[in-house]
Amino acid sequence: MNATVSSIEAILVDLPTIRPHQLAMATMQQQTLVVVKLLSSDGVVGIGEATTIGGLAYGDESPEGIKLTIDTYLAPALVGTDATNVHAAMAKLNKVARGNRFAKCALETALLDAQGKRLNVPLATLLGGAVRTALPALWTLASGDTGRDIDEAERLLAERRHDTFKLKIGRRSVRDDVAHVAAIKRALGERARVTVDVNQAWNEAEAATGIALLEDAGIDLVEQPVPREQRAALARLAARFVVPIMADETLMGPEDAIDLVRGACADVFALKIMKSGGLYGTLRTAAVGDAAGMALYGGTMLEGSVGTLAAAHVFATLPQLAWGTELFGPLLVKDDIVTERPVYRDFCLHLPTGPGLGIAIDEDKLAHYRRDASRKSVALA
Ligand code: MUC
Ligand code: MG
Repeated sequence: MNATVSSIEAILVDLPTIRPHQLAMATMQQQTLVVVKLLSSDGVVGIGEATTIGGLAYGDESPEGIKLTIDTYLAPALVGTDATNVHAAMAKLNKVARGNRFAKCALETALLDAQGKRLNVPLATLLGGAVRTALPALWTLASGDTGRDIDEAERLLAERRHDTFKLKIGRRSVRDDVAHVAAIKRALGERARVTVDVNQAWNEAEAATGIALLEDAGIDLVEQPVPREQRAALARLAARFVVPIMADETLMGPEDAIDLVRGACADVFALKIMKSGGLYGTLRTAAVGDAAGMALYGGTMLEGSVGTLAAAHVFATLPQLAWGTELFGPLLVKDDIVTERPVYRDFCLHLPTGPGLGIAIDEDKLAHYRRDASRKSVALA
C-alpha cells in the first residue's frame, strides 16, 4: 500500500461545558480541544485530538502550545512520510521532538484512524482486537455544591448512565472536603461506588488524615492525593491504608510505571493516552502495570469525542481493566463537532463499529466552534 502524509491541520476548538467543572487546580467553563486532520496522498483523512485541562494548570502542554508544536515542528516532519507505517512515523517524530506527548498522541491517533479507514477495520482491531465493546464509564460530580452533586448523581443513576461517581476534592480544607464526600456517599449508599480525586492538593500529613476519614466514610478509591513528585509519600500512604490508592499525575509513560511498580507506590494505574504520548505508549504503560499485578483504570483528560474514542479503542483491547474507565468527556460539553456523538447506555460507553475511530467530523459544527472562526467574526464585526 502506498500513501504518504500530504498535509496536517491542527485546529483549536472551544466547547462550552454543561456546567462549571471544579477541580483542585481549575474551574472549567469550557473545554479546548486541539483537533488534528491528517490528509494522505490516497485521499484518506485521519482525525486525532490532543486535549488537556485548565490550560497549563494540569499538564505540561497547553492547547495553544500543542498547536504551535504541531504546526512548526511535527507536521513538517511528517509530511511526505509513509502514512501507512505508524511506528516509523512516530519514531521520526520522537527524533524531531522530545516530550510533547499530548501533541504526539493527536498525530498518532490521526495516523491510526487513517490506517483503520484504509484497511476498513476499527482501530481496536488494528491494535489486536477488542476484548470488550462496552466500557464501564463513571461520571465526575464537580459542581462545587453538595446538594447539586447528589441530585445529579440520582438523575444519572435513574437514567442508568452512571453508577460510579468520582468527586473532585482538594480545594477546601480536608474536613470540609471529607464532609462533602461523606454526605454524597451517605445519600447514595450501596447503590453507587464513590471515588475521590485530590489532584495532588494534599501534603502527606493532610493525606493521612483525609484518607483515614474517607475510609470510614466508605469511599472506594483515592486518586493522586499528594504531588506527583512525592512518590515515596504515595508509597507510604498505599502501604498504610486498605482503600486503593491510584497514581494519576505521577504516571505518564512506561518508564514512570516501572518506577512506581518498583517503589510499590500505588495499587491502581490511571492510564491516559495523552500522558503516555499515544495509543501504543498507553499499551506499553498498561503492560508494565499489568505484569506487576497493578489494577488498571482507563483515565481521561476530559477529551472530546475524538480523543475519548481513541482511548476507548485502546482500553477495549486491555486484558485487564479492573477499575473500568472515566471516559465521559463528550458528556461534559454542551455540543460536539462529530456527526454522531458516542453512545452511553447501561453505565457504559459503547465502542463504535465503523473503520478507524468510527466517527466523522461535522464540518459545520467544527467551523462554528473553531477558535480562529470566532476571531475572524470579531475582526469583521
Ligand atoms: C483527572 O485528574 O483525573 C478526569 C475526570 C475529571 O473530572 O477530571 C479528569 C482529570
Ligand atoms: Mg486524576
